[in-house]
Amino acid sequence: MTPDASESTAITETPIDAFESSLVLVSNRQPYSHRHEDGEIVVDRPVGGLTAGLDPVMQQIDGTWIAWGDGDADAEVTDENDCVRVPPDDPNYTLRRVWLSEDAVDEYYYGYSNQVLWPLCHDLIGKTNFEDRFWSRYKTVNEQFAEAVVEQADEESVVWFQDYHLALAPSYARAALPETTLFQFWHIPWPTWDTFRVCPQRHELLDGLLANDLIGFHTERYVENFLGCVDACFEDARVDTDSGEVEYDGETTLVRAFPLGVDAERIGRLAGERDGSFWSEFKAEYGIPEGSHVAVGVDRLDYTKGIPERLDALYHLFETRPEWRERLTYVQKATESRSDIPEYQRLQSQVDERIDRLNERFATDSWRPVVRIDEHLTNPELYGLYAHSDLALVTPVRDGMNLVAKEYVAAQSDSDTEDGVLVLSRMTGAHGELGDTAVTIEPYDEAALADQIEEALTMPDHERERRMDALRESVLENDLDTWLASLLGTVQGLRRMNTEQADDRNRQETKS
Ligand code: GDG
Repeated sequence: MTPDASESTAITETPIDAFESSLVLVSNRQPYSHRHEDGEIVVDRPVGGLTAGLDPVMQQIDGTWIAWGDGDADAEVTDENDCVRVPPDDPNYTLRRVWLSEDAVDEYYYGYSNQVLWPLCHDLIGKTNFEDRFWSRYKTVNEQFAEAVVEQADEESVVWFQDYHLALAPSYARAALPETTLFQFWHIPWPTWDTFRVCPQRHELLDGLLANDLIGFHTERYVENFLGCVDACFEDARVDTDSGEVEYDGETTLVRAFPLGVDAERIGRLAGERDGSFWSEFKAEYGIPEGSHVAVGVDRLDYTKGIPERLDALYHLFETRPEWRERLTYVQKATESRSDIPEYQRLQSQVDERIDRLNERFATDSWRPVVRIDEHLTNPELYGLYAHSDLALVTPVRDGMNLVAKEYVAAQSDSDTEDGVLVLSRMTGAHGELGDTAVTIEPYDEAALADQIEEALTMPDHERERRMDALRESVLENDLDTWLASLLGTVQGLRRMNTEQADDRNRQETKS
């Protein structure tokens, strides 16, 4: 597929209901899983983030979603083609499950995806673990996904791969689907060539991704990094950094930034429904004293999120400015993640130790500096927590986008609660859009971070409102729908162009 440069550079916006093609979405995680409970089969539904955001899109388009069937009852409800119609109570699209053995999950998911690609793309080379068996398995699992794609898609389909678990599947699928439009969204950063070139499989990974017609990243910086890697890795690739186009192996791939947004209107509405009585009950449940300021952090327990660094800054603040003791409570909503990997176990111990140290050193009879919440909060509870917290601490050492920052802003829209302050690391993708009006921090500078937390806590009302108004405008304007419309609009433009070119070729062949 070779789109014309001048046409392909235009990003168009297509409302989801005007999307014309049949969509095949491919991701590691599935939108619904079936499991046994008390002798019955129950369904777990998407609770947040992208899976929940894409589910309504699939319902509207009636496409096919291909994903790993990880539920213990998944196989019992699928048909002979491994498919089940979802949502279970009002079925209107197809979920095709891919079966992975325990070893496959261990080596492809916990191995290559999360011990090679995850740290590599977050510029943390010291945390990579390049085991041969991880790579072999990554290849075979990507082949498995590609086989499912080939069974579900045809020339008319548009196939959308999600994320770093599936870097090779596009090239495997391309061999059988030469005319099908393939595209991929990469949810994590893309590193510079200096980092990426340490990867022994750099050629294969780039070759796999360049089988797509379009690759999307969160920011222009990741686009530039990716194009730089292609340019350095392949002598025979032609890279046009102005148009974002790569010509490689006779095909053209467009590389673009599409910053992901959140469903801001819905978050604001749900947050607004959580009034003062919710907040009083919440504080009573978690032992947060009335009158204390509240700072919130919501993270998967991941070493990219800067949690130990944040806790060290809070220790520094309470140590050097004792007047904040009993007047500030930090709520850490922590979600356990990837606990089978040693680096994650180490991180969990570091976080545990720091929280214990803070609470042992500073707690009084009526107050603890850190309240840790391990259990899952429902969306309304989470958005209520955002709405009532005085500040959000988003301090990753590196993060592709960070949706928590945008959700926090979206939840500030209720007029009953005062606007909060967003404290945001320069190292997040979200900083590109929100950095001008958030309080920008450097995650590794403990003393400065403590100062900035204090600055956020003492910010005058008019300044807090001014900043939050600007942040809200940006988050509402660049929401989940905007992201989908510009991504799918661009894909639709490419698809039309590819179809026209194929028709031209056919006409010429018929003439000759
Ligand atoms: C990757 C990239 C990129 C967390 N606890 C609860 C809960 N959450 C939800 C948050 C938010 C999501 O989890 C976390 O999203 P992030 O964007 O912060 O981070 P990653 O999981 O690392 O995601 C990241 C993202 O992909 C999308 O492209 O932004 O850079 O690393 O939505 O709200 N939700 C509920 N209860 C909880 O207890 N309901």
